[in-house]
Amino acid sequence: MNSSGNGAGPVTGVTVKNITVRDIGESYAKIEGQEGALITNLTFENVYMPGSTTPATTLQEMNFTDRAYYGGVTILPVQNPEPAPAPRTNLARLHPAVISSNDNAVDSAPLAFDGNLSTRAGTKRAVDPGWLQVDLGSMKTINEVHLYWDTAYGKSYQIQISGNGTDWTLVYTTDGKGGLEKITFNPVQTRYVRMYGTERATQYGYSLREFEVYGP
Ligand SMILES: [Ca+2]
Repeated sequence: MNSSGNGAGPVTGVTVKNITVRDIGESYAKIEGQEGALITNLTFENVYMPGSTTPATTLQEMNFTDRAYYGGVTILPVQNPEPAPAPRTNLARLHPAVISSNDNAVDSAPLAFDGNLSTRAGTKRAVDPGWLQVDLGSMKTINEVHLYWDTAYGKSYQIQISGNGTDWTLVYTTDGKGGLEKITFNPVQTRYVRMYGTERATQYGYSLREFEVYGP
């Protein structure tokens, strides 16, 4: 209500969030309800005053010099919010790949490195072991591999690395569950990365929709 007795009743549940005050202006701000018409449950979150690099923590700091008939003020400074992590680069994407065998005459190896989940590489059915390797082009530090399995996944397989494409070192061995498997290990230097399947989950081969490689 205003001083003439007109207007709506209590004001409640107001949130002011994520604003930067550019100019103090000519008049100070006020929070002023009236007797019987309080302003309540006010929330100020992440309000930056002119020239400040941190959010305001008090009403005084926000230049609310005139305050009357109010209650329930919450001030939530969200200081230094976490920056979004930079997107990581799939070091294997569009790189040369070799597969141990194919289930038909077409070389399917590149299809696990084309960035497209609707295409897949697959080894010859009913054959163990089956493997798929990629050449990163030069020595890179890696610590994570993402395998997007097709229905024909590896029940047991290894992740192997090699600097020359001939001599392989085991960095991870696991019982596969299919679907998307995110495999992490201590950072290693390598040029070639291989999924080496030792036991198939189905009567088919080892089939990957995408095979991604990441560094730390
Ligand atoms: Ca693909």
